[in-house]
Amino acid sequence: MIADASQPKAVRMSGSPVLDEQESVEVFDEALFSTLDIVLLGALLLAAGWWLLRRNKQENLPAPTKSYSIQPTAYTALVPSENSFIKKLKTSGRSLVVFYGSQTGTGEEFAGRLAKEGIRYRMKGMVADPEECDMEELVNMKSIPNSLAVFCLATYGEGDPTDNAMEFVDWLKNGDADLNGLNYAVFGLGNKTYEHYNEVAIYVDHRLEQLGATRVFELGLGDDDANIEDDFITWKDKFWPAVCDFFGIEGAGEDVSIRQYKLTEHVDALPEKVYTGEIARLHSYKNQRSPYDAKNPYLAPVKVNRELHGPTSERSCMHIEFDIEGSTMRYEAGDHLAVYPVNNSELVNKIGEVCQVDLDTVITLTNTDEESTKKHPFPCPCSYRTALTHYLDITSNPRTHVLKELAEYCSDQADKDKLKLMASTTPEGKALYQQWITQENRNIVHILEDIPSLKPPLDHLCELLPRLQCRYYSISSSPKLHPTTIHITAVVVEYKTPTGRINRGVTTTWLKEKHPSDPPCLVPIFVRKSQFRLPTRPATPVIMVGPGTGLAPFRGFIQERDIARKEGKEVGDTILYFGCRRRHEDYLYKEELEEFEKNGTLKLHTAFSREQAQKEYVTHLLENNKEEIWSVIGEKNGHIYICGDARNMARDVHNILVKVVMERGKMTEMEATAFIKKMDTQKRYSSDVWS
Ligand SMILES: Cc1cc2nc3c(=O)[nH]c(=O)nc-3n(C[C@H](O)[C@H](O)[C@H](O)COP(=O)(O)OP(=O)(O)OC[C@H]3O[C@@H](n4cnc5c(N)ncnc54)[C@H](O)[C@@H]3O)c2cc1C
Ligand SMILES: NC(=O)c1ccc[n+]([C@@H]2O[C@H](COP(=O)([O-])OP(=O)(O)OC[C@H]3O[C@@H](n4cnc5c(N)ncnc54)[C@H](OP(=O)(O)O)[C@@H]3O)[C@@H](O)[C@H]2O)c1
Ligand SMILES: Cc1cc2nc3c(=O)[nH]c(=O)nc-3n(C[C@H](O)[C@H](O)[C@H](O)COP(=O)(O)O)c2cc1C
Ligand SMILES: *[C@@H]1O[C@H](CO)[C@@H](O)[C@H](O)[C@H]1NC(C)=O
Ligand SMILES: *[C@@H]1O[C@H](CO)[C@@H](O)[C@H](O)[C@H]1NC(C)=O
Ligand SMILES: CC(=O)N[C@H]1CO[C@H](CO)[C@@H](O)[C@@H]1O
Repeated sequence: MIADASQPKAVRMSGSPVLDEQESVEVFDEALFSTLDIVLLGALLLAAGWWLLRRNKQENLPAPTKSYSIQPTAYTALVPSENSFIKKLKTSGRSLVVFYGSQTGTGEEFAGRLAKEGIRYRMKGMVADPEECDMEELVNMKSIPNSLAVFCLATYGEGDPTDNAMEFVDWLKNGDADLNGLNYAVFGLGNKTYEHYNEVAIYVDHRLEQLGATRVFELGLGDDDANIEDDFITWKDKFWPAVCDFFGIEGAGEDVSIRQYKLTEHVDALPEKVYTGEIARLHSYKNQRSPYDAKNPYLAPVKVNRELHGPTSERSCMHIEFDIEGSTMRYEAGDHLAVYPVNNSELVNKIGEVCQVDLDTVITLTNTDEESTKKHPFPCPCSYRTALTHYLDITSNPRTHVLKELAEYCSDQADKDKLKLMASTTPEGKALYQQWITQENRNIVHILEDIPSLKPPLDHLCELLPRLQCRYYSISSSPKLHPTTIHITAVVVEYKTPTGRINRGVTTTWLKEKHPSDPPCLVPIFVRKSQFRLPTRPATPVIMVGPGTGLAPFRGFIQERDIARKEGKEVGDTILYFGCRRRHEDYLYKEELEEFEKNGTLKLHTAFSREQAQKEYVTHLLENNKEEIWSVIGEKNGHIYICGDARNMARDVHNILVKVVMERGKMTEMEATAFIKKMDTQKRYSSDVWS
């Protein structure tokens, strides 16, 4: 592969967590850093005397010709001709391309599975990232006979595409390409609890048809709030027969599982060539260099880690301050902080035990498909321990295709049948998966524990598990008050599963142990820009609704409004609705908020849900304050912000607003809904919600 570091690329949306394009950032400028490397090499070799002894032996790493240098965000990884997916399809004799718009990997995984299955129907497939492809070539897809383009697209935010599909969707929206002769199908990934359910997929499916393309199979919609895996396989099971019908393909081939990656074990790997948890660039944690982003996180020292809950609370909520002094990192109130977590070592060791493998074995997994843009599933070479600790998700519920491939490694026939059944699309299979995996909440470690006859080779397991994702936190400080620190407010996830096990949140459990120390605890972070912003004019009044940790971004907002007041600016009303269980347990930043209320920066409304027999929520307070709400949003052109629980609260607030606008604004329900919709497009009604 050729790299052209001199070629500037449109800067990637900040923080797009495309974590797998190892290829584009593999082993980073060796030459440039030779001096530093020698120093580091010395230090490393001293630290690893064991390796030193073995150094003379034969080197077993991939040839260095494979490595090249490019900068993650500022430069393109590919020269233009390599963006030609049509060329790739043609030279490798393929007719199926599956594009994905994915932020956290689900869409990408689905795309991979579709492309792989194509072979059964004599349609050799390829997965492609629209960001890396010249999507205008879709007009030439018809030059490949019997070709098909499939799109697996997730929706985010306010009905937005993922970062990697942004440009493609813009192109569809603004262009008028003639897509006659293009055969396509779309599968959407979304979550019904969001207002803009699957909007991107719905739009693309419709727009492609409008531009003249031929829909081979109906749009599929996956709902992550129910069972997206189920939605996908159900759709897929009807999709393939429709494709065969359309192209006149007869009968399906064998359902063979083909390994995607080939294993190489390195007996004498040079430690300085082995990844130890870096996201993309080798040694990026040793020689840190800005700009920092999803592929190049900053190792921030933990400056403060304080408990926000009172002693009687059975939960824990952390106030953490990260030191960013000297990092050149910038943030704004309302942005998100991404944190790369590390898996629990007990779980990692457990997997090593079950698979009976020395976790310190250094390996490389190489894609057997040479045309694929993804050479390795995660940065390689690295040890199994590093892969399981830093790169792979070992705590979420595995999807059915993982179970299907693992079934082969059960020595007990009954166990094998059980896993196969769970992976099947029969009603019994689906019900068993729903119960045994989803409801009883089993992760891969639990499965290995509960099916003792299952002994998969660790390299195959590493191929099947999804990538460990970074977690986002709403930044709870303002850079105007705290220019050299970033604050987050995170509630520790810990709960009991129906099988009696205690599950602990990967990131929050890991962060809990990170305290100020010397040498400092370092956490890999980057800032992801958001659309969640205060009005530009401080005189504009704002209402903020943030129960629980939903308070986080508003702490930054309040700090900002307070500074504006101190600077003598005219500042409009700053109204906060906060709710928690009990005032002495989980009232976050109680003293701070009460001070701000006392000195006139803040109007505070609090609801304590569990202090009386009847639940009292922020939504109940809103219902009682219709006058104030209408005065802000109806009369003073103010803004309203909602943060926290996406499941119920955000929808409830929306419904209350509609009621307020109907009553006070004297509008019909339709007019009121349109009024809110308009506030939304004017960025006067914003939400920052998660689940
Ligand atoms: C834009 C955005 C902003 C966010 N801001 C914040 C913030 O400011 N503060 C904050 O604390 N979090 C915030 N989050 C959530 C945060 O990103 C993490 O999801 C959260 O901290 C859990 O991460 P973890 O790695 O500790 O847990 P994980 O290991 O990811 O485990 C969490 C998962 O465990 C499961 N789970 C959790 N509780 C239960 C239960 N009781 N029963 C069954 N299953 C359960 C759920 O599947 C859940 O997804 C935000 C998320 C987004 C997307
Ligand atoms: N995935 C999970 O299982 C899980 C677990 C924990 C938190 N979370 C999510 O994490 C986010 C923040 O959690 P948190 O721990 O900070 O919040 P929290 O402490 O659980 O909730 C804060 C307050 O909001 C109340 N509340 C519950 N439902 C509400 C509604 N529909 N409208 C208004 N208020 C409501 C709660 O009351 P009551 O609790 O008394 O009803 C509580 O008083 C939320 O998005 C939550 O969904 C998810
Ligand atoms: C912060 C956030 C915002 C989301 N916004 C939407 C949305 O507006 N509409 C929707 O249908 N789904 C929404 N979703 C759900 C995702 O699209 C869904 O979980 C999907 O499976 C993610 O696919 P991916 O893993 O490929 O990125 C959102 C999810 C998150 C975490
Ligand atoms: C979305 O899907 C996930 C399942 O991955 C679920 O836990 C969550 O509650 C759903 N809702 C939202 C708003 O994300
Ligand atoms: C209000 O109180 C807060 C919290 O103590 C303080 O930081 C801030 O400076 C005060 N603001 C004004 C305008 O007095
Ligand atoms: C939280 C946790 O267990 N972290 C461990 C993960 O694994 C690495 C490497 O084995 C350890 O150094 C961490 O302490």
